[in-house]
Amino acid sequence: MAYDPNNIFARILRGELPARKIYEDEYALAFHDIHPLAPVHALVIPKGAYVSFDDFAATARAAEITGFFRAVAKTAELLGLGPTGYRILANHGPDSHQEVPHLHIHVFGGGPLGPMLTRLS
Ligand code: DGP
Repeated sequence: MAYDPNNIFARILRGELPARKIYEDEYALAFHDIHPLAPVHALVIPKGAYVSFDDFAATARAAEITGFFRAVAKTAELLGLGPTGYRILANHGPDSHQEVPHLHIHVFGGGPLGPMLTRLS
């Protein structure tokens, strides 16, 4: 899938749309999700143009991958989630229900999160 430079998160990265920023460095931007699914729900996105985790893992430079994952941990730290715990999640492709075609890691926390997924049957 080709990268769409006009996806919502690309527009947030360019400063064309607002976001409640948590953390930013040369590799990543972290901000609060507009529709939180937990008491704390942040999104961390790489600065590079990657459609999803699959794309990022296959094509990003090692420094980008390291910098991005350090930024995810830094975001959790800044939100005070380390001591009580948190969950990270990335959707890739249609079965996962990925809505925005720019890689994003969800960071959930701020209270008990329950089981990881609902049983299918
Ligand atoms: P996913 O289904 O994994 O692609 O998650 C997309 C998430 O992005 C979803 O939790 C809602 C969030 N989201 C969508 N549009 C915006 C926006 O304009 N601003 C912010 N902060 N979050 C958004």
